[in-house]
Amino acid sequence: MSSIQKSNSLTDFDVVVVGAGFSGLYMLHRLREAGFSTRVFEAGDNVGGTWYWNRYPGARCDVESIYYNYTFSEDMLKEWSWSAKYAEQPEILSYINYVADKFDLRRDVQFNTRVQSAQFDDKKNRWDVQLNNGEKVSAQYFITAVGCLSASNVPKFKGLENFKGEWHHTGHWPHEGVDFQGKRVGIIGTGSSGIQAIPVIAKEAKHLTVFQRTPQYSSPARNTPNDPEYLKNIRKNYWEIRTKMRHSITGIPEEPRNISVFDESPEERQKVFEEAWQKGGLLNLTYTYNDLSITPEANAIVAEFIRSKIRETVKKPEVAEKLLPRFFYGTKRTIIDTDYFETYNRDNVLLVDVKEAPIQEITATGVKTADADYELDMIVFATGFDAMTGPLFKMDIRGKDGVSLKEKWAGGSHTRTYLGLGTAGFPNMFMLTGPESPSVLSNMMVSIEQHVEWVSDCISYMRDQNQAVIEVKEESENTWSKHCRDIADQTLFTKTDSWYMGANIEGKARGFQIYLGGVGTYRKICDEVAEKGYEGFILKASEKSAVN
Ligand code: NA7
Repeated sequence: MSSIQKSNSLTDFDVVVVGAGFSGLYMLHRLREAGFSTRVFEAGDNVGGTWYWNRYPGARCDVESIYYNYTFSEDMLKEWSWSAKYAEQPEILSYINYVADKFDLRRDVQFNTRVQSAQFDDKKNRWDVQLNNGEKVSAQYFITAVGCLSASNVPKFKGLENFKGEWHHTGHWPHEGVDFQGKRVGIIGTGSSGIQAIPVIAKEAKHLTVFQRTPQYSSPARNTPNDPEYLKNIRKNYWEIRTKMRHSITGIPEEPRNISVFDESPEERQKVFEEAWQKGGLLNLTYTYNDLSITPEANAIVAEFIRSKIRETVKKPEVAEKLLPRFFYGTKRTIIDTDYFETYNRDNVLLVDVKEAPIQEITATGVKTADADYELDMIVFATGFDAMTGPLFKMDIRGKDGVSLKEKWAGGSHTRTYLGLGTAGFPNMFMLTGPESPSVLSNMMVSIEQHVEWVSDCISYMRDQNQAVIEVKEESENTWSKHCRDIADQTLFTKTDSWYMGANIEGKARGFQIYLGGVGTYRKICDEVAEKGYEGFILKASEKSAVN
């Protein structure tokens, strides 16, 4: 029996949405409320997106749970209580399921179904969408809600097919869980996923070998259970908090202190950094001074502070030395952890520097590096994702004249969008939290709600004005893309190899693809575009209304 679900008989929709994570589900809800027939296609067998796939041990959100939820329904804010400051993956997945139930969303989601291709038909002004169950559907609008980190990357290590033990990627973790007891486990990768998983696996496994290519900055999350009084207070002030989030820089209602690191004495800085370290949290260190992400000399000061903490925590100096990061702090994804560096003090944990002695191959019995063989029963790949463009390129998306998105963007090196929402030559297509929007450098929930609301308002406007086609003007995307790059070039982000730059994928061209101007500014720009009748887009009436 095929696991691919057959749809009901409807094949023509107003809107097709790809993905049933946070963005796809809210998109469905908004469009349905506005009276559009909408069908969501989802590869998984249930809702959740990122939180459906990333079930690895220790997976949790690093944005505080009270800020990492929908804000469009007051009922939900009252009904749902987060148990801890940083929610774990199972709790977030329960939340998404609760939302899907509450709004009866599943009836318009077709699970176990991938969109293979989508082609714009410029005679009919509709998208033809091909599914992996052989079916075809058609829609006036095509919306990608595929996330930025859904195309997992297992590097092409020689010999992986020979490995006799189990192996798993953190982003495709088995639903039934993985038993580490009594096993010699190897983990490759020390990004956010690796750093969350390592302390948990180390406690369970017989032995853990960490294969580290780039040491990372990480600071303590200091996770705690949420006090009911605290939650009561948050609920009381939620509308004010929500406004702050929506007009902030990152979607978290905090701002950097408006002071340069050079305006305070070394003793004062030490005190400020120490307080941030003790408090914990994703942006606490970054927000101590306003020039840490911009000026190399300022960044060097906070970087050295974190290195001193690593030296203090890790007992063996030769291990601590290997764990010291040297790139600009904050230019790879900022990481917060629970007992990450402490884990290297355990007797059953070994750190292997694979920059010094690279992995040469995976053998039947483990990992072979340039200077040793490591015997393993299991390998965990915490090796990240083909980010931003990867999830879009997994589908063959073709706009006018059959031009593919992959060709247009030259495999990712020439990303061009207007507001990150659309791209010229691809009419009636919208991307949610895609390249050149604030996306992964913001609180995703704030960015998702803003994109979904903007897109559903736009589609309603099109209907109300009898417009059939909306397409980005080429000059609008050229200006926007340049604007994104210009902002990024004023920061240190572009000075480091990271997945933000596409540098983690072999052969992928480098380019910074995120809008760094802040979610508040971005919202204002998008709102102004809408207020001016979707300035920067070309709108065309349907032929029927055009002759009237
Ligand atoms: P990341 O942040 O991309 O981390 C991947 C890690 O895997 C990182 O340490 C990489 O080292 C390492 N890696 C990748 N390829 C290799 C090879 N070939 N050999 C050795 N090591 C390798 O992915 P995560 O899943 O941790 O996090 C992704 C995002 O999810 C995160 O930023 C949050 O936004 C949520 P490198 O640094 O490239 O040298």
